[in-house]
Amino acid sequence: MEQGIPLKIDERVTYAILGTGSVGFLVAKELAQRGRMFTIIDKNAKRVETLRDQNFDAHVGDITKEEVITELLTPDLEIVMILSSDVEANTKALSVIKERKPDVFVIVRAADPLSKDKLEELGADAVVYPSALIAIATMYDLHKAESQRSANRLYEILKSIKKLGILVHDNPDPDSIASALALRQIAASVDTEAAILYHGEISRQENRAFVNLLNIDLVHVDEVDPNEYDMLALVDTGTPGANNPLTNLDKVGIIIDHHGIPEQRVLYTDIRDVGSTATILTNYLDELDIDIDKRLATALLYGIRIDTQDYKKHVTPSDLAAAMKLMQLSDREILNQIESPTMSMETLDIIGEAIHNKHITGSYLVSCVGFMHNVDALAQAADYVLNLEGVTAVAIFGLNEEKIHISARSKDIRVNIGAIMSQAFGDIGSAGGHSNAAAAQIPLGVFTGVRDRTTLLRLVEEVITRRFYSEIGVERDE
Ligand SMILES: [Mn+2]
Repeated sequence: MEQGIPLKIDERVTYAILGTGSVGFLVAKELAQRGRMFTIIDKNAKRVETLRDQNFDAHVGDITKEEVITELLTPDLEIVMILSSDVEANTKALSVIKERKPDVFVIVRAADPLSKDKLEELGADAVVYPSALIAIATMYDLHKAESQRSANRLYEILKSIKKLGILVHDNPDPDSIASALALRQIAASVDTEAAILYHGEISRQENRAFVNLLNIDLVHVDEVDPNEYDMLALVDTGTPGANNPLTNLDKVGIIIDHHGIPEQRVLYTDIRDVGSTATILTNYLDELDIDIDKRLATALLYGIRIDTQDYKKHVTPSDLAAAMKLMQLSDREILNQIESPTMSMETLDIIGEAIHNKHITGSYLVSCVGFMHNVDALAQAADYVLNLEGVTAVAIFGLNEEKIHISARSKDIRVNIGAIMSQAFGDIGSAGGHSNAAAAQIPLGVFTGVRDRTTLLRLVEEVITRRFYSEIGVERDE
């Protein structure tokens, strides 16, 4: 041993840092702050002395020497961090440790991707190298800067207008409504008045419970004149006519969505690849330092949960970070109440009709539920029949006085149901959606001249079924 400080490792030590320098020193400081017990070995006696002065358990030793490693490998040792800037020394130390005690977890500092590969071959459990870490940190800061800049830009735009109309997608779901509520809150912070506009119906039980329990005021687009707004914002929808009643983007100055790529951009377009629009809005509120009250937090959290199917699908780290923040601010009692609504008789009837009238070809199910009022019950029926054994894609449809409504689902990854729906029905109505869930509405005007309801129903059933099957690529079984 060198320089009088004997290398005698405490038997209870479970962590060790080999080679300090600036990196090892920072790690040691972090570990100490977390109350971990660890030992440090470095060949530089002066450095060891400084470390000991700061109450670290440091020892002088050359980590390339077998006897030093032997002394280090006490039975309790679990994790070794080899952090010297000398990659050759690190490599030597790693191979001795892995030879003597393969189950010790070893983190090694490399110089570049090449030495990383070599260290991994020698059994390193984790390899770090400075350039990769700097790149990650830079991307993190870049992301943060982008997010800050877009929030600020949105803020400036809202400040420049007096009255904003926030349009959610047709038959709005919790994600779109919660996002609209958040955008209205941001508008309010600059004294801009905003109304949440919707088209279609809010008929799904949970969605109605969501709006009622959180006391969210929405206005049907038919009840307002779009000209009374200085600007329209689209949330959770971005393309005119696809799941919204717009025919163009003329009045639209803001699009915030998490689906796909925008076909057209407007003054402010923010489309991110995350699990929900509520996640994006939560980021804005965060960046702009705007208070999130209990109601808004509950709404946003529920929106994220529904769109990510309880954090199981399409979920990104941003969604989880937003959810974690909202969790502390939300109202659990209300969340429970939203989630356990009772099923209405009509929904039950429609599910019954969907099962009774089903046609199955291969694994594709089509069913007409006849005349109905509750459009959202269709979506519930589609969800329900998709669970039937052997069924991988479904289209459930029904009629009201003006339109044919179709709700479709797919759990077959080869069947992009959104694309199928727009190809099958886009030419005679509005259609679109995601790869696993989609909808279409076709005006009954297409069938003018048909007077009695029975004939109309038969005709509609024939046309919809044929178009759907032919687009999905099967001949209908008669
Ligand atoms: Mn959404």
